[in-house]
Amino acid sequence: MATITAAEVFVTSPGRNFVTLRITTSDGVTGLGDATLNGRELSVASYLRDHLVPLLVGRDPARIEDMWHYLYKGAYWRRGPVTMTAISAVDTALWDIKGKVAGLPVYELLGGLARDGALVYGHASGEDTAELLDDVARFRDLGFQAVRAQAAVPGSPGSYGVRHGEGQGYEPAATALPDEQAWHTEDYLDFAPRYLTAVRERFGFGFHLLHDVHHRLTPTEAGQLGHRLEDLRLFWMEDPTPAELQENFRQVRAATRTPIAVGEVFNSIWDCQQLISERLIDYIRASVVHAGGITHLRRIFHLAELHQVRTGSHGATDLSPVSMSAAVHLDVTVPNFGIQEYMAHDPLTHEVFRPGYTYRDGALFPSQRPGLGVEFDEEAAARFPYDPKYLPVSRRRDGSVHDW
Ligand code: GCO
Ligand code: MG
Repeated sequence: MATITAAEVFVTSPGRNFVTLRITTSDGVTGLGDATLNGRELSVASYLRDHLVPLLVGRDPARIEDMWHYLYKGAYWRRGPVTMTAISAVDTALWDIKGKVAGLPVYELLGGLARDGALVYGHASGEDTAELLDDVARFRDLGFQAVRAQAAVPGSPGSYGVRHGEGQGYEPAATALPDEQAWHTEDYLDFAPRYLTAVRERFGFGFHLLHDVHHRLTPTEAGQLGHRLEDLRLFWMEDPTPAELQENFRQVRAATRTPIAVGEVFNSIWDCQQLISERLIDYIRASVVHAGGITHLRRIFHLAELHQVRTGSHGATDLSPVSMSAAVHLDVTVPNFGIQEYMAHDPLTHEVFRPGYTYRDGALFPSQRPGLGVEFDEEAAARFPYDPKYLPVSRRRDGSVHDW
């Protein structure tokens, strides 16, 4: 039996911070896992280095399911983004190892291809409607069949989802301490339907249009917005309201026919079992890196399949090419796949990580190499030391903190 002989944690910042776990076995096989938790990176690095690495060494890397329960139940303290991101990294690395040992890409271990590639959506944005329309055109030219549209709300500098500067990706964690940004719900509710309407008027209905509310509305407001957007036939309205209270989605659901997606901040099946089993959502957006790895996310997806809820996993740039590679392997195997978010990393990131997927005609295709097919360049990583960065905080006109 092979055993785990080493587990190393790398924190690197090629354009943005990433935490990576590399597990090595006594047979010399290595596996990679992503452990990035945007703005809280070092807590997961410590959880891994100080608490999980000592438990991994000497164990059998082939027993993935057993390892998951050993780390989850063995902690006694259940769930939470730090614990679950650390478990995700171990789980993902073990699937990578299992694939390499078997000589098979991970999607073959998961049951094989249920589709050739995973439909993706890109992020179009603009400081105003005209800029947004140009950006949507750019994505359509790149072959994207699904585009998310966000524009800056007038009077709210730093609006969520808006890229600043030509050629740069959108990166909200951009400052050494949290940037405080203004949020006015009324302005947003007035403006968003107008720019989304402009997108449909200009480009028609021959592609999927998505929009991210980023948890900023009450259930009443979210229901009103969804209702107003119905004629635009959105693919989904994302994170319409914070989801700590799953039953709040009953009100949103009852108020609108616009499809609803949620889940990027979820870290276990217990965050969404009611949303799924009552069919209060259409798409579950939990991710490999924050929701317990391939093993646990697959469990969530299977529950969703029973209830005709589709998948739509998170894929912002704070998910490293390691977890994005794992996501694509899973996406192509699940029957109830919906769509995969794909923001695309900047070239600096690709100096450190060579991803195990390729983009073509609006879809991502998994690597056919054994395991995840992703490569990590340790020397390149060392050139980009950790760079402390925080996500912004939203404040309302009266100075109180709002959901960012
Ligand atoms: C998305 C997300 C991201 C998050 C980011 C936070 O839908 O892609 O909302 O943009 O804000 O992942 O770290
Ligand atoms: Mg989102």
